[in-house]
Amino acid sequence: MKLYHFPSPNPQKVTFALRELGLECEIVPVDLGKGEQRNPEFLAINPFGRVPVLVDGEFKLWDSHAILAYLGEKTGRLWPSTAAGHADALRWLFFLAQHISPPAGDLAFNRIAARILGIPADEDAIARGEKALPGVIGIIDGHLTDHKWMLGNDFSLVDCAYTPVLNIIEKAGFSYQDFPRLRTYLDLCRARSAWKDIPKLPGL
Ligand SMILES: N[C@@H](CCC(=O)N[C@@H](CS)C(=O)NCC(=O)O)C(=O)O
Repeated sequence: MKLYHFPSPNPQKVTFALRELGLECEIVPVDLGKGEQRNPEFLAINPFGRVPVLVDGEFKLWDSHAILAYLGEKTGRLWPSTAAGHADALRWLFFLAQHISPPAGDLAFNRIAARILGIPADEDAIARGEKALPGVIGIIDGHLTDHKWMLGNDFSLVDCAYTPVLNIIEKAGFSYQDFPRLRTYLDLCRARSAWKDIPKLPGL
């Protein structure tokens, strides 16, 4: 397998999962800082021009959550085996993609990426992110009242999806002070050796 990669949150979901699953994968760097995601060769693999992209033989797959589902189905590990379990995993992945990632992106892009790229931060986007996050983070905090991991007693690929996003939200200055269960959960996720091993940007 090959993974088109930059050490930012969406590709980190996949590198974290690959480490947890103990799968070998060639890493193909795509430097977002240099705009390599817009090179014609890369757009031929992913017309959306974003990482991660997984290539497994003839199969090319972009979108981090689709890749996690593929790895779960392919290996039968860290992934539910029942219809209800699949639906539960998809529910939390859709919730992350649709409701947590957009405000997380508003904060991360304007508080972290803008500084690295040397472009002005969009203060309206920061305010929008800060306003939207408490509601959705509160839902995860409530869910964790009686779940050790997102799907229950066992660590899963859904936790591989949540960790980089919750991590970048915190690095972008959002406080988890009012969300103690989420803070404990995030610490547990970040204490895993697979998370410690994956590529990260300095300080993130
Ligand atoms: N829904 C996609 C989003 C992928 C995405 O936004 N990736 C970012 C890096 S974390 C990217 O490639 N950004 C490049 C750009 O926007 O030009 C996924 O989950 O894979």
